[in-house]
Amino acid sequence: MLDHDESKAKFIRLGIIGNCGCGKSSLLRRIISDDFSLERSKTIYCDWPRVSLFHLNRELIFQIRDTASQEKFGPMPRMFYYNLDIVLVLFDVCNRTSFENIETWIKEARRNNSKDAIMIVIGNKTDKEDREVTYEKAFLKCQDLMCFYLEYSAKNRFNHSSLWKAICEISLRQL
Ligand SMILES: Nc1nc2c(ncn2[C@@H]2O[C@H](COP(=O)(O)OP(=O)(O)OP(=O)(O)O)[C@@H](O)[C@H]2O)c(=O)[nH]1
Ligand SMILES: [Mg+2]
Repeated sequence: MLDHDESKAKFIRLGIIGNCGCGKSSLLRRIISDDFSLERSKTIYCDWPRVSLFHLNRELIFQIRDTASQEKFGPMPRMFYYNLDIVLVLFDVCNRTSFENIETWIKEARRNNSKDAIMIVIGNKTDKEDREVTYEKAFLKCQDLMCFYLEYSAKNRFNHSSLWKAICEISLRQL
């Protein structure tokens, strides 16, 4: 049996927020089972699975919080934001409104969290042709908002390993 002492592990609370349909659950599905589906299944409850991995010989245990977006199901419960260490703020690069709303999401996350979480803005669905938000526009906006920016595709895995590497590095060195 492997020598596995969870007490030495680092526990990280990671939240995924963003407009309805921007791909939060698809990102979660990529993380959990490295899988993707074009079929839409709206999140109607809070889904908080745990993922454990080793990075540079240290065990990291992530609690990943995904929930239904507030525009469909009313305000997000405050407990969703409670003690989050890292927040992934998603938008859909083919949907300008989802991009315009990132500032509101970031403010809400900052207001409701007792901690100063690290914010990573993610422009999802870069595999699609009908882009409405350019890389430059998103990058500059994120500089103003003091957040990291990364382009992503849950469908074709674009930047999936870069995202995970960044999350692990931040978890080990900055939290
Ligand atoms: N082409 C493409 N489609 C995507 C991508 N990510 C998600 N989708 C699709 O977008 C739709 C919505 O994705 P979800 O992951 O359910 O979005 P969500 O943010 O969890 O939505 P809610 O739970 O309703 O808030 C689904 O049909 C997905 O298959 C992507 O990277 N590329
Ligand atoms: Mg969802």
